[in-house]
Amino acid sequence: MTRTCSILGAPVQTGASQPGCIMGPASLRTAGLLRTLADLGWEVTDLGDLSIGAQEPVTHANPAIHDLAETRAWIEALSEAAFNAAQTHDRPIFIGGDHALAAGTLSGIARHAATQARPLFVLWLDAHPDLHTLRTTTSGNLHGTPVAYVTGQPDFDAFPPLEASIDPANFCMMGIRSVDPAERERIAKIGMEVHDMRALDETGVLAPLRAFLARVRAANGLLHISFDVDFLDPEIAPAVGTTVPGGATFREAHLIMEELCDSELVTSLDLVELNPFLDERGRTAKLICDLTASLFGRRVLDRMTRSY
Ligand code: B3U
Ligand code: MN
Ligand code: MN
Repeated sequence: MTRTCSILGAPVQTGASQPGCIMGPASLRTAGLLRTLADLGWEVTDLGDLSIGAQEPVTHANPAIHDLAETRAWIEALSEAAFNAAQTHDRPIFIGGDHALAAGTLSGIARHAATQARPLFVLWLDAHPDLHTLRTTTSGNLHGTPVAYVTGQPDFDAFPPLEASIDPANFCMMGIRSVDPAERERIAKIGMEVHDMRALDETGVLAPLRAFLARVRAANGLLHISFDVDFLDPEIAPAVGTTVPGGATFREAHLIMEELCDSELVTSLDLVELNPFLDERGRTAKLICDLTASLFGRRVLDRMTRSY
């Protein structure tokens, strides 16, 4: 049986501090993302790139916040588009664009999950927890807010009303190594499962990943992967505006993707924060394509049995 996936480009860059993510979808397409998936046997529908119209500027009580009207419009448009994509394809892939887009994709997917009467789980692969509210962000970069928004935290009156929120207990974060004080407080308050780099150094990536996947399976959940390029170590993935040293290695990242593929639990994916303006001869874009290929079934050798 052919499995279907769709690709939607979201050239959002208003959530980041520097321009460049607008070129993310074009770079991933140029690196061959669609062909790679088709070669793995997926029937790929290209939904093109989403766009928003011109917006009237909006101000906010927090003066640090910039580009609020545009980012809000992106979230609204993406929420609707993600809902529709999830209703019609086995696996929608959203290619960014900065991480503010996850406020839209996750709210749309959460609404889709509600129509299926299934809980939505999220694996958040990122150097950052993106847990600021509109009140606590000090950078004003709204790509630092999507997790707080979709889990229904307060102070998001200026974002679109959230139709379906996601239980913070259904999140698993990995790769975290840059946390602001307000985010630290929120993690403790809402009890989010966060595996920072120290924890991954101690346990490796497989043990916590398998424990999380077992939870998803037991709950018959949908599973969304939100992959921020800065999850990876900047030595292998330089094309990102907010590099933080000490990220996931090439081998850790592929292992996570292969394990996710074997689990057959993944139902949607964000690929975010690729800034091709900062790339070196397309190497980060190519790496993201190869990691996506591992998630969608590329393997070195077939396995008869699991090795554990
Ligand atoms: N927490 C910081 C840094 C940051 C968050 N997400 C990214 N950077 N990519 C902030 O600006 O909110
Ligand atoms: Mn992020
Ligand atoms: Mn990040």
